[in-house]
Amino acid sequence: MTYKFGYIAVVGKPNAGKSTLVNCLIQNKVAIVSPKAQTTRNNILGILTTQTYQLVFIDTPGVHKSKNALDKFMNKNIRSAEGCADVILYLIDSTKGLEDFECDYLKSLQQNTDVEIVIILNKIDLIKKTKLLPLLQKVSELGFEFVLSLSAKTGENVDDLIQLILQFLPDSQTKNFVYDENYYTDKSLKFMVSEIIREKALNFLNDEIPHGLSVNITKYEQKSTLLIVEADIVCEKESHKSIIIGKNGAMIKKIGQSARKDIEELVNTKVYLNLFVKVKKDWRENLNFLTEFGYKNEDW
Ligand SMILES: Nc1nc2c(ncn2[C@@H]2O[C@H](COP(=O)(O)OP(=O)(O)OP(=O)(O)O)[C@@H](O)[C@H]2O)c(=O)[nH]1
Ligand SMILES: [Mg+2]
Repeated sequence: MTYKFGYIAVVGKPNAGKSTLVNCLIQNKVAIVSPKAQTTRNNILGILTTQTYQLVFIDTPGVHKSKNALDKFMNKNIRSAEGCADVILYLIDSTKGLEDFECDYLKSLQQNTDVEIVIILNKIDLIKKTKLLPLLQKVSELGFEFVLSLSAKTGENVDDLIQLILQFLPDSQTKNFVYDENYYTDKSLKFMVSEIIREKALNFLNDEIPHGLSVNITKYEQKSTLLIVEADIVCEKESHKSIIIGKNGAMIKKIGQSARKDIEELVNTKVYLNLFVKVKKDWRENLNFLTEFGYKNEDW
C-alpha cells in the first residue's frame, strides 16, 4: 500500500467561499462562515484522513489590503500558509469575476512559488455554465493550467478536486501522516466556541457592524455535565454596543441562544452561556488587545 500526505493552502478574496469549501472537504465544521467579508481571521487547519491519505487544508483570511494591525496579522497568515503549502487553491467567486488586483496577486504568486496552483471557480450553483466562459478565458490568459469549477455549498465537483490534489502529491511507502487520525482540526474547543459566538453575531447583525467585532472568552469551566462559558463580545463604538444588545436585550439573547445550541452540539454536553458586550475603541489597532484576543504575530 502507498500513502500520500500534503498541506493545501486555500486562499482568495474575502467571501469567495474558502471556509465553506474547507468545511465541505472535511465534512465537518471547522471554520465559521458568514455573508460578510473578512470572517476568517486565523489560519485554521481542516484535516481529512482516510486509509491511504491525509490532506491538511489551511483555511486563510481573505486576500485584502492592510489598513490596520489586525489586517497585517491576517495577511501574514496568508503568506505563511502559501509558504508551507504543497498545493495552493485560489478561490474565485464566479458570480463576481476576477478583479485587477487579484490578477496582480496571482501573477506574483506564480512567480514566487514552485508548487501547483489550482484555480477554483466557486459558487457555480448560482450561475449558468455559459456565464463561466469569460472567466475561464481570463484565467487561461494568466497561464494557469489547472482550473476547476465547483460549488462549496452543494458539494458539486468537490470529489474531483480531491482527486486532482492527490495527483500532485508524491507516493510514500510508509504512512507519512503528521496529524492524529482522530483529529479534524488543530484548533481547541475553546477557540471554536469563541468562533461560534462570533459567527452568530456576524450573521444576526446587519452591515452597521462590519468587521470590528471580536469575542473574548473570560470563563471556560467544565463542571460534571455542564460547560460554563462567559464571553465578551467586543466592539469599537458605544452605538455598536446598543445594536448588539438590541431592544430590551433581544439581539444578544438571539445570538446567545443560537450560539449555545451549536456549542452544545460541538462539546456534546449542556452549556451555560453568558454574554457581555464591551467597547474597546480601535481594538484592531491596539497590539495589546489583539494579543489578548488571540491575534498574535511572533514578531510583535
Ligand atoms: N450559493 C453559494 N454560496 C456560497 C458558496 N460558497 C460559499 N458561499 C457563501 O458565501 C458566503 C461567504 O462564505 P465563506 O466561506 O465565509 O467565505 P470566505 O472566503 O471564507 O470569507 P472570509 O473568511 O471573509 O475570507 C457565505 O454566505 C457562504 O454561505 C457556494 O458554493 N454557493
Ligand atoms: Mg473564511
